[in-house]
Amino acid sequence: MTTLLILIVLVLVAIAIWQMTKIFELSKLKSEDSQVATDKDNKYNGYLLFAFLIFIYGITIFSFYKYTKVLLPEAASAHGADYDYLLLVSFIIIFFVQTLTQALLHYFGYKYRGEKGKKALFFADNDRLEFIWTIIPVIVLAGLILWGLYTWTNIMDINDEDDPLIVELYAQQFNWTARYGGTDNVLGGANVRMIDIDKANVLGLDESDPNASDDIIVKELHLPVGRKVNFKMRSQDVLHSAYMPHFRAQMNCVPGMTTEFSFTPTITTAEMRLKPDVVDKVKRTNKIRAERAANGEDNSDPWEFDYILLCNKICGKSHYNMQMKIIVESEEDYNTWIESQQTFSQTMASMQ
Ligand SMILES: [Cu+2]
Repeated sequence: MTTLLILIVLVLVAIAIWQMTKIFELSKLKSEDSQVATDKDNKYNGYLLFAFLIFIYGITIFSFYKYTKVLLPEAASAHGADYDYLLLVSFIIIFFVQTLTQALLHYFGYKYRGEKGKKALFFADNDRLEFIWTIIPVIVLAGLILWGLYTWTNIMDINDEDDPLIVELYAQQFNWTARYGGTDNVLGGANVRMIDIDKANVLGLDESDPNASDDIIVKELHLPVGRKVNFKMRSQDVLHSAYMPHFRAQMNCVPGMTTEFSFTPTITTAEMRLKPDVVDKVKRTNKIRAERAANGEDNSDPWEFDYILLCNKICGKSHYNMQMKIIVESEEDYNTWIESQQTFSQTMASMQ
């Protein structure tokens, strides 16, 4: 409310100043022809260009200082490092070109400002200049695109080599469910038409399919570190998108079809919690939460870092909260956990 009032006051003050300048100008109209910029005006505008240049450089430095810490920590998947490197190189190139061209743009704007008696040099075309400013972007962009395509093809190469763990991610408004293939690592057939809520067959598994009986349906995703995981995504209702930012992974979930993504987790949850930037982020978040707790507000429990699966397609009113915890652990811990889970046939039997 206070912010709104301050904004209104600022706008009113601005309007008042504008009106006063207008009155001032009108009263001076007779003394000089104010429509044509003088050398003094042009010089003044030239200096303003430098002020603006300092402003954009300043805001760049400020953003680096203030917001670098909110970036994601080190990638926790095997392909993540390639992805991050490609992004970093692209940003460095953009940053370098942007910094240089802005300086040149503003400097030449100042240097060739209007002055009495000064005439611009005019030439219709210059083949060498045009060649240079065409060929450099062509080489750089072609390089980036080829490298990007190569990286993309590598990331999107989903195959069954190296005995991947098969996991289904099932999206619905507004939650996630994961399904493991069980001891045979093969997912049983499923279709939304076979969903039977009364029998707790919430994912529509084919009860007559022998591969389905040992499937394990869970609400928390556990992954063994160092083993490739092939995800098969399904959606029950609308478009969702399985987004696992720490693993640099995202794939749309489309009703009526199965989409895929594959990655190998490389850092366990416990190891990630010890990374300095994660420790720092937890500390910062918990400071805010402690303040909330002191004020008696909700969302004030101390937070601990966990990998997370989010929905990254606006799919309805609770989209923002559509998430599932991911735990990356050692193979032994994973095996202990998966053995303690009920299979689909056990769940079905317990419902009868
Ligand atoms: Cu969603």
